[in-house]
Amino acid sequence: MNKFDLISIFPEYFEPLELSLIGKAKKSGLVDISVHNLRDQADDNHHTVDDTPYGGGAGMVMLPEPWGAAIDAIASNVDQIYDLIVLTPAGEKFSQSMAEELALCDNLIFACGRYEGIDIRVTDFYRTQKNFRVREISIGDYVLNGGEVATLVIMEAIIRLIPGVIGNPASLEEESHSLRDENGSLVEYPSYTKPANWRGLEVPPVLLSGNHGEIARWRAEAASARTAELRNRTRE
Ligand code: 6GU
Repeated sequence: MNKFDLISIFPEYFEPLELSLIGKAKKSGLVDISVHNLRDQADDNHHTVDDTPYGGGAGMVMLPEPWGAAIDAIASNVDQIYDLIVLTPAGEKFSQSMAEELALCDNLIFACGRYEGIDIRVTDFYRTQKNFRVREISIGDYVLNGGEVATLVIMEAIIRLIPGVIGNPASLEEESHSLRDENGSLVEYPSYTKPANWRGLEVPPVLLSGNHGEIARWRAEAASARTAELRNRTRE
């Protein structure tokens, strides 16, 4: 079973994991999710988890000691491989192919930093541990206040790929970003449902024709036009 251990100073951020498909996957035992409060590992009365940066500068840096203690407490089985995901805007950009890889991992630990990040020696140290794989991941080129929301995004992308979580696995096969060409991932064709005319906007007649060959051709063309348009708009 896929195990997720989340470390944060704001465990309440993860309450939405009780909802919808992820909540169901949790209740039916398809995934095991544990949330850990980093402050429980702070060794002073004030439960301090940060301090000023060496070398000066703005903001605070998270102390390595509580992080090391929290990760060691989770990764207590020396026979297991642990994938430590460190959420940071300086990380590798998250993608569907990364979600597919992570869905195969047995023990995922998400380290949700805040402030100016976690003392880099935490990632440096776990990279030297033979039962750890460490990845620094970002969800996009913008800055969040911490890794918690990024963790929710990544977990949702992973958990829906776990066999049994989605009722009809065929719905995973053709969806946006699961297919690629030489220029990157493809997006899906647009969808329509009832009514056939809504506010004067008609459903393309081919979709009402019952001709499955024609429909497949129309959808392939619509998907490729939509992908080309998206790539034009997002070209840097
Ligand atoms: Cl993973 N963390 C933070 N703090 N900001 C981000 C991010 C992560 N990904 C994009 N921006």
